[in-house]
Amino acid sequence: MLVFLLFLFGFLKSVVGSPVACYDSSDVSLDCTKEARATIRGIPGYEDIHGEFVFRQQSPCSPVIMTGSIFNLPPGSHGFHVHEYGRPNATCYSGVHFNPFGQVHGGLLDKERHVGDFGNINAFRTKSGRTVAQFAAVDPVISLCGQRSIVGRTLVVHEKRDDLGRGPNLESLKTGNSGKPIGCGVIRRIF
Ligand SMILES: *[C@@H]1O[C@H](CO)[C@@H](O)[C@H](O)[C@H]1NC(C)=O
Ligand SMILES: [Cu+2]
Ligand SMILES: [Zn+2]
Repeated sequence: MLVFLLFLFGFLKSVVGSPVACYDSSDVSLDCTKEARATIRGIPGYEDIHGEFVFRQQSPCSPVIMTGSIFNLPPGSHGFHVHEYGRPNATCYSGVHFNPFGQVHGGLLDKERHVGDFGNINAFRTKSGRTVAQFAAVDPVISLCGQRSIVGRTLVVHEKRDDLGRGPNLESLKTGNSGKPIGCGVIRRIF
């Protein structure tokens, strides 16, 4: 059994690079949950913004399946991340991007990224004049428990497009130049 698990972890590590789900025991802890949710609200001046996200993980070693949508963002791309703290203030400040491995900023699919980096969420205007942004991802980097856990942290949507660490300045490697938060919600476990 142990040999099999070691084999599996080695396989996962080779497939998705590092950091990866469950390559050491610190990834499995007593706080594991299979489902978490976040309700997004806009900051003052952006009160129309609202959204809901669901995060599901079958086991501590599985990727997290996330789906959700945000309404009434300004049309276009908006940086979208998990920030480190779970008590955002009125302007959605909640620390920096969640980065337990001291990596540089990147996009959701980059090998080098903050654990909290989801790239951009893209908002489109519908015929009714509303703006809708939908997001779905299967992410092997975040987790709902252990050292990569996003539970009890804040999901933040920003004013501007995230350049995914490809920008011309140092700020690109920290925040992707995505500007201030305009909405956020705390990621909470379900039961
Ligand atoms: C939230 O915290 C940040 C960082 O400390 C600060 O710059 C900002 O003014 C705060 N916003 C409010 C509404 O307190
Ligand atoms: Cu952010
Ligand atoms: Zn980042």
